[in-house]
Amino acid sequence: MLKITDARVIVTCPGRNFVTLRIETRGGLHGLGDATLNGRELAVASYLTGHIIPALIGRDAQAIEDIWQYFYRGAYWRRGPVTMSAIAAVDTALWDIKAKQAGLPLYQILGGASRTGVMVYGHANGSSIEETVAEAQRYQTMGYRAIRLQSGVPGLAATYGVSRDKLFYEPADAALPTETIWSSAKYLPTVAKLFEAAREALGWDIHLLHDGHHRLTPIEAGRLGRDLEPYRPFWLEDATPAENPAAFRLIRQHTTTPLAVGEVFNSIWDAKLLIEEQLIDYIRTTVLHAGGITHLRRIASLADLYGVRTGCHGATDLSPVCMGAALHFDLWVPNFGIQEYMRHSAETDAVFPHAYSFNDGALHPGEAPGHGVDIDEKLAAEYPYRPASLPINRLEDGTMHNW
Ligand code: EZ4
Ligand code: CO
Repeated sequence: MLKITDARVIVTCPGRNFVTLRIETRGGLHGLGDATLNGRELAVASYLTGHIIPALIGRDAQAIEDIWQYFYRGAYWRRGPVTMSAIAAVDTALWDIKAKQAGLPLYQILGGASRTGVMVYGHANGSSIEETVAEAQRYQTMGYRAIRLQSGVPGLAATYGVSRDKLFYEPADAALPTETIWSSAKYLPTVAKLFEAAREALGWDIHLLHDGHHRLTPIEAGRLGRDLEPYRPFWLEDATPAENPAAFRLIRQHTTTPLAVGEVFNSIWDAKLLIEEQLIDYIRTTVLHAGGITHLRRIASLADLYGVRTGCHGATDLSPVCMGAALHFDLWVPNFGIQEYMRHSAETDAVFPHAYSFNDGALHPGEAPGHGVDIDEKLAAEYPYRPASLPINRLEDGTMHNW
């Protein structure tokens, strides 16, 4: 028995908001879990302080599975991003503690390394095709073996994935949602042109990815997938809204472009039909939003049966704590595909000292005991919470659309 003596929530904003759960145990070992839900940070913080922490204190930190079941099965109101992010934070912190207790990096506890490093993809974006391709060339020079391409759309003032600040794309840019205008008709013809230009400039020895960010109808997504086939994309991500898995049957009928979805999923039930019918190629659920290592492992095991590989979400709104845990998971998981990696700002990296490092297009979680990510609480306290929301999208006639 390793008794949990205390747990608390740390909210900090070193450029953007992060919520971190810190669990203390008798004897002094502590563990950290990321609980950040972009634009809804305080909802998870409140779920943790109001409902989870009081029931957590006094339990055995070693009983990870039982504690997971206690907070999932034991709650009448199950699933949802707020609940599952809170459970994930507990689970991640407990795996951190277990690995520290063993004196081993977390990947060793999960089953050891299945590969030498974790292939990551970076984000190249620009307001035009030329700018995006130039940015992608910069990533290629930095050693990236996989790059996501997003470019501005002629006739649209702003679009998903294209930042004002090249290094650190942060869509949650204002206290209340920024309103943007969307047109699938304007967007659709631009993507194949972007990929054509990118293949010409970057060659074929590099993986290219694209994120549709849940905006298309199934038949539009099928057409986009088909248009991209000559350029052999690694994947087309989030082509249609993720609530309706059956939509992917229609997309699948029309294209061999590999499909990825799941960054907004929070449980295995969201992914079950997609995996069992082999409607996707990559499942993008994360440690953080899908119930921690314990639940992500279950999703990955189901996916493995059907030839679906992992491609964990790794945007900057997931803290270095989530990234660290994800990298241990990625190094172990047999059906690994790729890991998203948007670099955090220098301020964020300073608040969260970490053992992971980038080399030759891959991240390695490092050999520190646990997940290898800590928090400098004194520094964190210098960055108080600032309200920030994700944008919303309207069609040109004012109709609300998916952002
Ligand atoms: O918009 O993480 O693939 N990455 C993404 C992200 C998401 C944000 C939402 O919080 O789609 O940029
Ligand atoms: Co995405």
